[in-house]
Amino acid sequence: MTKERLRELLETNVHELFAIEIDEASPQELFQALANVVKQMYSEDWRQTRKNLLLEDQKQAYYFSIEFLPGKMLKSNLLNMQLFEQAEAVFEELGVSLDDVAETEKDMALGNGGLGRLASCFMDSLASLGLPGNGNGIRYRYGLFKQKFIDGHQVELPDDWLRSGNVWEVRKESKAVPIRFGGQVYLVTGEDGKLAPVYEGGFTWRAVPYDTAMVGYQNHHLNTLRLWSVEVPAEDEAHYATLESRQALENLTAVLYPDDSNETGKRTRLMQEYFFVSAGIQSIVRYYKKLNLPLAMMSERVAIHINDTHPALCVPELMRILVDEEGLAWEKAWSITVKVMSYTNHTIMAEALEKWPVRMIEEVLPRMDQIIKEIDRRFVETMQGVHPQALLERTRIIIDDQVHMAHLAIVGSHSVNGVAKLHSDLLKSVVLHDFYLIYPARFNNKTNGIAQRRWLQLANQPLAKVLDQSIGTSWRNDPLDLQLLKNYYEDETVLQQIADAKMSNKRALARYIQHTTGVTVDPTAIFDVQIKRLHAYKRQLLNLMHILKLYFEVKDDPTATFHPRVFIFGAKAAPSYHYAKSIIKVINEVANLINHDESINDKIKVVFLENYNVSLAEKIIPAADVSEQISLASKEASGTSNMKLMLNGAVTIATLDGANIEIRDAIGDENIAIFGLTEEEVYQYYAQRNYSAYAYYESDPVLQRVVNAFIDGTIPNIQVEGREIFDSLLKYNDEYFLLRDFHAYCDAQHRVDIAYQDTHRWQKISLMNIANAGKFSADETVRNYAADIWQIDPLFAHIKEPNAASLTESVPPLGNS
Ligand code: 26V
Repeated sequence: MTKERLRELLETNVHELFAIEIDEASPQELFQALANVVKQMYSEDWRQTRKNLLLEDQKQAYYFSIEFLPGKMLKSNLLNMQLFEQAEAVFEELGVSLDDVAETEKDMALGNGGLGRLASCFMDSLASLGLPGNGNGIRYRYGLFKQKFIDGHQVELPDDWLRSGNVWEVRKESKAVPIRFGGQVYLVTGEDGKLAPVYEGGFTWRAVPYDTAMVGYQNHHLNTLRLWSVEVPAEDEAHYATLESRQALENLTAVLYPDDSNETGKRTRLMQEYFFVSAGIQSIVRYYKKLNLPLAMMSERVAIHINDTHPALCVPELMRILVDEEGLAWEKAWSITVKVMSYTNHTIMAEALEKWPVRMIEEVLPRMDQIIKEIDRRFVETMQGVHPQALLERTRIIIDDQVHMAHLAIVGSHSVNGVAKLHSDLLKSVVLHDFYLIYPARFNNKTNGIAQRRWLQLANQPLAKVLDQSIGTSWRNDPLDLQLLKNYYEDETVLQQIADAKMSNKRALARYIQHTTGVTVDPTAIFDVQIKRLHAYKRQLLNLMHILKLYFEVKDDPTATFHPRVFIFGAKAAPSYHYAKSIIKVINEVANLINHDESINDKIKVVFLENYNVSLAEKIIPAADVSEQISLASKEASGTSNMKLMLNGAVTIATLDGANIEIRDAIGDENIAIFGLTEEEVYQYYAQRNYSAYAYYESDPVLQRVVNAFIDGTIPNIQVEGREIFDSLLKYNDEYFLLRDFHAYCDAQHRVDIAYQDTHRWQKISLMNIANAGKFSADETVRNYAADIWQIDPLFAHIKEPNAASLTESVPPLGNS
């Protein structure tokens, strides 16, 4: 595709869509037009991929996730279709930048954080590896709330992302399926002597799929992300004549629950879970039946992945379809189900483990209720005598009238994995230890990874160019080739070029900060970044306590010698998470205090950027010098911003938690600042119950001054918030050991400061971080899922020669201009 041809296509689209000339088009209109061109160009490949999949009859994976967080898609699609440079050139002719055009796309923010973003990174890798793997989820009418700060407080606004349409999606009316809720179910013996369910009452809504192409990286392979939206069943329009009844229905897929915690007890959430699970499974079974294979062979063609417990109803729903609709015997259906299903756990926080009252499932999903009870009964029956009764009482699915969704997912899957080595080990030894005793072979680890294309090639073009010029372009296909950068460890020119790329990214972020917050920051200061959801266990408060310590240092001695620092935060708090919101308020007030204190002489700046999301992450990460990964050891399952920041040359300050440990192992102790309690030490405190936050406070004047600052008027304009924080630390004995880790943290910060002041040393550390980040590519992670769990191969992998593309009817007209 030449630049000229792309321009022609763009013009045609501008004419057709808006009836204006191309040079009259706004960036928003140019986005619409270009996205249309892109869509037209991949539609042939998309169709062909589906056709080949059916023809080749290969096994496919279906990733069920209640969240997907792709962010913007234009640039990623352009890159993957080899249109990026041409698009840049066309816009240059038109006097706009591709960035300005791309910026007008609304983020697709159908997720809360790590879990949803991981799902999207996996979608990108599945397609880029040519693997047959599709996503299945919910098309929320409103994405994750938009965050504003008013007087330092978080305020939530709706994210009306579909208002001006979504160019990427295709509504598939003909693939709609019915979803049944409520009523009663009786089992009656049919003529064939088998028990069959008879439904009474209840209601049936319609699930309509919207498909989005997941474009592979320069390989003509496109998978599908299928998101379901609720609609009134066509034959039932009359029943939904009133506004109220229509509203009740539309509510089902209206909002993403904004808590990255569990939503136990919320009926609509339970209905959402069943809605996308049932719709997805129905559509998979329908597809499978087209293959004309016996149901017993299903696991040779279908792998279903349960991403955290929200889609755990996949287990009883597939059982329902196999037993009730396809007439299979329970045992046969069960054997198929377990072979098809696999499950990933994403958190060890006990509060986050999902449970539903049996009463609610009975009422909302009566057939699921019966099937879950039968799965539970058979589990106990089969294991009786094999394992101690007490163990079975702890592992059974229904305990104290609650359905434990993790138990359901584990019992119904052949594979259970955690998302980093430490996390997977803790699942085996602590959190899911009882299940490990029963099913040791099911447990495995799959360390998370990130989409290196989005987080380096697209987000950090200055660095990407330096890499191309030094190590060549092979890293773009194979991130492990970033290792080649180690050859330049002593190369002053390359080290300087990397530093220059960082500086230009910092300048761009400084402009953004100025523009959005009015705060002026100096790009020669250290940009110290903590970006992630606001949770007590992630310890944003520890970061703030160190900031206060530095503030007092400069106040006491204006000649303090540390290098100037800009502390940058990005974080949303769940609207109902009162404590997290208090921390936001206090950070904002500390920012106000320090940024306006002239005696600080710009040595410290604190910036809390509003509305942290994928697009903002793409601006912050390339500009970061320091990456804050300071969760209490054992609490962060993996983390993925740690990987993104490392890939962009930031130096990590970290506890030995989640994937930080593997990052340390990859880059060596000398290239990361590790501090704090280890997981063993944390568990020791739990066992001995001998932690006293007060003892630390009492014996340490520095700590006292910092902690007192929350209540002694040092920080203006906080009232209850400061007291809450103070009490959490002292009255409630500091659940996440901030006081215990405070000095170790300050010490690590000091080491970072010293390292930064030695420019050459810093540049080398930064280089080593980039060079060793290839290991954390989602391509690698997905390859492992494909080989060990899903047993899927790339499309055409079984055919070595000739080139797979030549087997398709016509070579798709993409990419090769
Ligand atoms: C929920 C809750 C709710 C109660 C309070 C504590 C807490 C902690 C975490 C969660 C989130 C559960 C699901 C989740 O988003 N997990 C994240 O998954 C990422 C991808 O695997 C992983 O990198 C993060 O470490 C993990 O927190």
